[in-house]
Amino acid sequence: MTAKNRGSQNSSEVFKSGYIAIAGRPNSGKSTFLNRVLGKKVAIVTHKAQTTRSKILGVNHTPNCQMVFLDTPGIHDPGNSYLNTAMVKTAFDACMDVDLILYFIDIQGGVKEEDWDILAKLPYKTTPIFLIINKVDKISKPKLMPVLQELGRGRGGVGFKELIPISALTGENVDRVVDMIPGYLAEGPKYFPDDQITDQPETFIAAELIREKLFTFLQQELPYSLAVRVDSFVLREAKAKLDKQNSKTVDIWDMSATIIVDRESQKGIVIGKGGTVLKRVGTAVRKELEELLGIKLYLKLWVNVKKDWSTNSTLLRSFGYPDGLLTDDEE
Ligand SMILES: Nc1nc2c(ncn2[C@@H]2O[C@H](COP(=O)(O)OP(=O)(O)OP(=O)(O)O)[C@@H](O)[C@H]2O)c(=O)[nH]1
Ligand SMILES: [Mg+2]
Repeated sequence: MTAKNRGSQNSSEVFKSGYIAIAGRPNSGKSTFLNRVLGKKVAIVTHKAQTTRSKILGVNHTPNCQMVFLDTPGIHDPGNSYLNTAMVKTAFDACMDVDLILYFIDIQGGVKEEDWDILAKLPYKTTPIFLIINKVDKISKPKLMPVLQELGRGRGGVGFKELIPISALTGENVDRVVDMIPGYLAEGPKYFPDDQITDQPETFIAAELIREKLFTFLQQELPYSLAVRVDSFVLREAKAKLDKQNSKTVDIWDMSATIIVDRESQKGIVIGKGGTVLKRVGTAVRKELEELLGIKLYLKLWVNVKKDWSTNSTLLRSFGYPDGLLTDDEE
């Protein structure tokens, strides 16, 4: 994938680089922000909370700086769910070893006690934090001022290097965030080649897109306990002509993926009446992947029931999810 440069150059001549964690409660717009900065979709976005389940890396290249963003799962009370506990651990772990943290809040909900609790667990003494106040398109500007003043004071020793109101959705002020980041990074190497914007394999992006479309099309009916695994992705024909009129040639690929649910009753929901849901998901994912990868794709989707997949370490790993909390004894 080709990178789209955003942000201005540093005033200094040195090349800077660093890792930047994007953290916050679920649904605050973290993944929307990352996609906007990169100008490409590397992280899926839905209206539901807890969409991102693993650490997603996205690289923004500017002439004098390489910013390696880590989008993280929303931090929430995981209860006794293995998957959720692992997701929250992934988010905190990602913040521990970065050069800068962007902490996201959704201005509609305001800053909650939960946010301060989370912030207190972040390495605020050693790592600069920007407070990103997102979704400002949803509130009037006069309402924003008192919130900014209050937050500017910080709390319990937690303070913010910058407070930036943005709309990740409309793009308002997103460039300002990107422009300010190099000021907090040190001179450093290019960690990734100029044309690389993520380290996620295409099969992972495909599995995530399938999950995103299921979220979108199933709405309230969506089984939360749902995972997707791409079983095969193979080249059928290289540089094939798509039709007689068109001289353009593309590679044709076959992909087979399985959607895993944990109850028999959910299988029918995912397939839909007469296969309608699965068909819509397949078409939407195929179109998006064809555009993203510049290929022609034949996509086959299957649905499988695997009881308690989200507590099974081997299965979690096979879906690319964090399983750091599970020992091999529990498999
Ligand atoms: N109005 C508005 N909606 C936004 C904005 N940013 C994100 N959203 C919406 O908020 C919802 C959640 O966005 P995501 O980017 O998935 O949020 P997230 O923080 O990555 O969520 P998790 O992965 O669940 O932690 C989606 O419906 C987005 O379209 C914004 O600036 N304004
Ligand atoms: Mg997300």
